[in-house]
Amino acid sequence: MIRKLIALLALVAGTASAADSLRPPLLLTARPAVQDLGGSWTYSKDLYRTGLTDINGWVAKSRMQRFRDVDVAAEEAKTGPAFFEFDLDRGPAMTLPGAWNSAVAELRYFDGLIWFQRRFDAASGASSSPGQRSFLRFEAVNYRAMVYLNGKAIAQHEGGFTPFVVEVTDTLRANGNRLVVGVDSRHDAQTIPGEITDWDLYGGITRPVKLIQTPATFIDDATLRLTDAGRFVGSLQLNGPQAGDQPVSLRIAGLNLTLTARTDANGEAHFDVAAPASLKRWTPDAPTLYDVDFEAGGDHMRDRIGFRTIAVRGSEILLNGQPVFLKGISVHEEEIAANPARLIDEAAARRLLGEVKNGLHGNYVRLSHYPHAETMLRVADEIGLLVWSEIPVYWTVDWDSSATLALARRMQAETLYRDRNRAALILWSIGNETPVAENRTRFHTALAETVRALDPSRLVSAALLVERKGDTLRIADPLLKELDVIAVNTYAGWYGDDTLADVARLRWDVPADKPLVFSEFGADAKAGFNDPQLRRKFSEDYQADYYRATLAMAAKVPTLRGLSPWVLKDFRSPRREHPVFQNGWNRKGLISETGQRKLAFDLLADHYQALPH
Ligand code: GCB
Repeated sequence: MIRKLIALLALVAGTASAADSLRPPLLLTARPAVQDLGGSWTYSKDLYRTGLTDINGWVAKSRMQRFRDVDVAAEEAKTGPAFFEFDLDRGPAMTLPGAWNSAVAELRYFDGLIWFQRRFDAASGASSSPGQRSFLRFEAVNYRAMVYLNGKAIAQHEGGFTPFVVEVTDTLRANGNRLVVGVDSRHDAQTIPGEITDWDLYGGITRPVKLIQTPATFIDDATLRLTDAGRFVGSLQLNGPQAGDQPVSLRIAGLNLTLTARTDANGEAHFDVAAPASLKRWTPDAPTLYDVDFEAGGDHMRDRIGFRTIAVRGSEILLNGQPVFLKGISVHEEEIAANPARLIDEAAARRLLGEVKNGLHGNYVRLSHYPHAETMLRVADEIGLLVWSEIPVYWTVDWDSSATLALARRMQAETLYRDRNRAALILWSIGNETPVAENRTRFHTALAETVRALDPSRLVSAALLVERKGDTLRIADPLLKELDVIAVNTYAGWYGDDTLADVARLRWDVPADKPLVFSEFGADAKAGFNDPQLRRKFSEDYQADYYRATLAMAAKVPTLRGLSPWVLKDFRSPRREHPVFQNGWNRKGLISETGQRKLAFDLLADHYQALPH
């Protein structure tokens, strides 16, 4: 008993301190860039990693160190013993952001280290105005980034889907900056995700790189949300020499509201007031957003924020106190295109999410299996789609490694701090189809505790595996008690021996007092393969029949509160190599990679339209 108590106290204390230390040191989430460093970058492949280490583990030869601030052509014009085995100034070029696998044919299946370089003059005033500070913000580099500015190592980051920021005030030059990023796409047993997934490699600098400038003392981040008790609660973090004991104001012009506060010695200020009666709550049908202006220490920051509450009561999910059914679909971060590069700009996000909102009449999207581009969340906020967000603790990671757990926690925190002002975001998922075992459950439990400590205002879920006993499906998973919403992936009628007639007989033995969502179900279909008589697998007809059967089965589950079938669009996956139907694509999309709708698309759209709002 006492041992248990001590263990519990240690866990709670560990979680609280972990939560405090998990705030990324710099956020700058809502700051506009003074300079977008997208565009043409040169690159150099480094299959044997000679830019990092030499043979026998010796220090890399200087003639191989791609990150050096050296004008190779000028050096080569001199006589002497020195020579080089790289020159990023004269290397081949690639337009970034975007995955290298789609940019250059010879890099289609490259998985390893590539060095990228961007030369640039800093935007006017960048390094010249005294008191100005400069930062580089990388929205995502898959999977590891080693960043050098003008020959100096300035940052390292692990994790392919979350942002990181580095201050470059003292390293940035007015002209002729040399920014070099070593990008290593290799995954292993300790990475998240691990080595095998069901999506493409997509290595590279896949999201924007931005130069941001601020005054010496600046607002790093600010947040505001609506509580269940109808209050506006938030905070602001001022950073810099004058961060302590400063007046702070928050203004929402659309509500005629101004709040004031003062920063403490650490530069942090808090808000907590009754929300005005005139507040229009954010819903998918009326996604009202307000401009929120924060001012402190002579700096200003604006974010566009919606206000709503989310909770569970018994088996109901309550949005603003009203039961809601999640009419959704799962989406990978891959644009609609014949040769996608995981390049989600605002237009690509609108096209994907427009299919969900207007095409399928959905109110919800599962952004699987990793944090998506920031613009996806902002578009969801604007057009009115509830969002499930997850970190890529997918299938199996190293459950026994404390470093892997620390990495998962950091990924969760980086996502959470990035997106916490998005009203659309209601659910944090801490994993997908991880096989039940004691060490795995311990890992997930720790993650669930971290999420709750960092963000008690949203719901926690995970996509679980199901167990089959005859015609009954059960979730025998001790993780259930950690979750607000139970989510399951179910593929009866596609994988396994069930016919579609068998699917109709399936019954669910699930807790009566928790909401259940089908986080996945789906079947492959090659767009244009119609087979109206035989209705074989891989035909559009089979996929449509599969949806009919699964939706009929789902309608009989009393606690079912949402659907996110697998998946909106056919997506690239090296696991899928049937030469007629797949060719490297997972074909469970309701639209093809170029946007052609399959029969099941209309079927699901009709189903959602017929459901009550
Ligand atoms: C799953 C996975 C998803 C796969 C899908 C499939 O259960 O969660 O990542 O792509 O099945 O198509 O098999």
